[in-house]
Amino acid sequence: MPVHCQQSPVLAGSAALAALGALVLYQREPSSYGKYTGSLAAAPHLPAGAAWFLQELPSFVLPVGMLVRQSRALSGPPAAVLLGLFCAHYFHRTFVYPFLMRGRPFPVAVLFKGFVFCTGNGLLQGYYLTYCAEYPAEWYTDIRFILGVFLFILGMGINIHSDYVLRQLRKPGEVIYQIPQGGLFTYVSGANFLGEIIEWIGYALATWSLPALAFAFFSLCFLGLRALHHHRFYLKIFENYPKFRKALIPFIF
Ligand code: NDX
Repeated sequence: MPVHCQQSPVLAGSAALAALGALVLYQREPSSYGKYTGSLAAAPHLPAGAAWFLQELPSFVLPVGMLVRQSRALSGPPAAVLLGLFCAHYFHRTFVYPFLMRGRPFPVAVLFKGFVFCTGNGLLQGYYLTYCAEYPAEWYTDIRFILGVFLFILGMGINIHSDYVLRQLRKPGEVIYQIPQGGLFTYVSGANFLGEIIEWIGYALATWSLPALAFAFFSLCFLGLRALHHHRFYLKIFENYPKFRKALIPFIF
């Protein structure tokens, strides 16, 4: 372990992230945005694009800041490449996705919690790869790196394509819901979530790290539950919803 690495915050942050994932499953309630504004319906809202931009910004800015300012502390090119993948995902999520999306106004209270979450996760993943990770020079040819990066890119592709399919269901200004069709939506209601989960599982494999594993676990809990809620929502409001379609995992669940 490099001398400049403090292990306690890494362990505490990873444990907190995993515990949040478990808490999400324990509560079983959908987070109050999009289809489920519920109790926050009368609370202050922001336009969805502005809210997603602000919420996700720390997940990009903090790791990039560490990457740029502490590049000498990085334990070699593999750590920089891996942190670069994380930043690439959040570049898209912060600077592209919010400017294209056609979502309903987003509750400020959820935005605040999401911002805190993204700050903590951005710091955790960035700190670990900047100060703690150690990879041998041959990490690029290790099966964990190769398979992990493959899954990361595959998942990101599925996620971006599925978010595109959802966007096409609305004209600008509309907030109606329709049945998503095409791509992995043919098989599951949460195709965008399945892509994102595959992405973070790949990232955990490629980085072989506790913080990334904790984030993959959190994403599986949060997005898996959200996929289940979306599936039930569709079954409830669309009589003609495809019976063959599952919630998250094709043919299984
Ligand atoms: N943001 C990750 N809980 C979350 C914000 C809220 O990036 O403390 C998790 C993220 C945060 C959450 C975040 C963490 C947990 C928090 C929670 C708030 C409280 C909670 C902090 C940080 C908390 C406890 C206490 C338990 C720990 O109108 P609309 O918005 O529904 O429109 C939608 C549209 N759409 C449709 N349009 C027409 N017809 C249809 N049938 C449609 N279905 C959907 O598509 C949207 O405009 C758009 C996408 O909607 P949806 O619902 O499919 O996806 P969404 O949940 O909005 O996620 C968008 C993307 C997606 O690619 C997803 O994979 C990714 O972001 N994401 C989202 C959430 C978390 C995350 C990734 C991750 O964990 N990796």
